[in-house]
Amino acid sequence: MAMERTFSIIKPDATRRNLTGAVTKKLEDAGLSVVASRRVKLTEAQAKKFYEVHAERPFYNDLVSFMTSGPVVVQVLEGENAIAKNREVMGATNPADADAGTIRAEFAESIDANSVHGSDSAENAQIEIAQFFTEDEIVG
Ligand code: IDP
Ligand code: MG
Repeated sequence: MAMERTFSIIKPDATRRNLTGAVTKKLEDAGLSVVASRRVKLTEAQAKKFYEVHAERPFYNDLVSFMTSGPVVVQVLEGENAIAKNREVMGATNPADADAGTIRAEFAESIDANSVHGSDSAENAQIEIAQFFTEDEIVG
């Protein structure tokens, strides 16, 4: 297994309910280290760019509205096998399908307000990290 970095977002439904610490604890308990973190309110342009791959999906506009509806916390996570490990601790996209103990099973409100984003591949992790952080802002 390799040391990896992945990109995480604590979404507006979680920041609104003051769950930044609770979500971060789940990530840290899974063996992931937060090596960069910033609280921001995404602009519409930023959210649209970030979710560009979903531009043709029926939920795209709602997703962009949701992601700009309140503050988010963007993070870089580092650890062994970090990309898959983060996806595992996040749980399934729809919280109804998420395994017990995962972030989405415990905290998500719905399939759209599902508390966290996590990169789904090494290539996307690199692209997503670069959208929000410069190399000197990441301190491992
Ligand atoms: P992921 O976040 O588990 O990787 P994706 O399929 O990449 O899931 O979808 C990105 C985000 O779009 C989801 O986290 C969720 O917020 C939203 N989303 C996905 N599918 C639906 C849907 O069917 N209805 C509404 N929102 C959805
Ligand atoms: Mg995804």
